Amino acid sequence: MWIDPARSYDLIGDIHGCAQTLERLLETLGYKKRSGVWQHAYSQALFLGDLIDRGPQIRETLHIVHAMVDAGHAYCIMGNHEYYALAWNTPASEQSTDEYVRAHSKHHMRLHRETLEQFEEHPYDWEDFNKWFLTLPLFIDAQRFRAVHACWDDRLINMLRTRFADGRVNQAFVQQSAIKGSFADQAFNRLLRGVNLPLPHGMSQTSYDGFTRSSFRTKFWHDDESALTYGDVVFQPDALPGDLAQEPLPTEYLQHVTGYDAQQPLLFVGHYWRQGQPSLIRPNLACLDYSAVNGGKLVAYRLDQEQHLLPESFVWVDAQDKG
Ligand SMILES: [Mn+2]
Repeated sequence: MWIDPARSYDLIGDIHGCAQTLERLLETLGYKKRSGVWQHAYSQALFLGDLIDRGPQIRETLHIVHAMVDAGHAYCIMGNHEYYALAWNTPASEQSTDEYVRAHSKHHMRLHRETLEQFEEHPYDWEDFNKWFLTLPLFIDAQRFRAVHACWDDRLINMLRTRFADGRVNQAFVQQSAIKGSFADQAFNRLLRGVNLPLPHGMSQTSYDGFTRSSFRTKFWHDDESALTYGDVVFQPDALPGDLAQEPLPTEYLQHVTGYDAQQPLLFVGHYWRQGQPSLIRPNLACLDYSAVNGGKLVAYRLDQEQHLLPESFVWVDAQDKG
């Protein structure tokens, strides 16, 4: 994969099967559909992962993005949902008690329901897309800017690079991720799911999507690690239960915080279900997931040669997908 730092890129957040919204966003960005492939005269698109699950047109979304990547008009990195699909379809190693890397449990089934249903009549198509998912890199480092689905972790990415220079892993690595705490498990989890910390006192919370969780999503880019409260680090649409936001964060949690300081290259992530008007997190950090599949916005950042991100470079459309 060869990212040309001199080009312009349109980075695009989590689509989750909102194909109609994706086409409207591409149109808004000046892309035209030629010979069945959306393309732009001088820009390339860069998708931040999570193309699948939840939405009404998952198969259509995959065809749109795959055709763009195939024809050299786009890049795409892996989201946690593409990883889940791979893990769902990858047989576990012989030592494992599970049949697949991702157990076919009710909970997992529910998360994949729309994808499995929409591909029910298209099993070969689904097989092909799963082969393609395995070729998606876990990160892109274009020097001037970087992209990862949820969290840039220097230590893990540098380790990953020694084995997979361009961030594309292989089936054996997906298989290894079934072993809790293995390097593969850590890499997929941290890069594609971010830093999730346990709720204290055995608490759990039910999110807007109906799933009950015993952990919460946090920021990975703290400047100041002193005297952090739960409220300082939380980064998810749901408020923390009770008065937890005011409670000090246990010091052992800080070892999970990776940091991403203001001097590091421009970084784009998706994943976090942001809401409201798209805005920068920092001059070198933007999250482009604005909950399109939940009636929010599908958001792009139009990157030219700027050294610091510009609030006026966000481009978005309101999501209005129908099945
Ligand atoms: Mn995600």
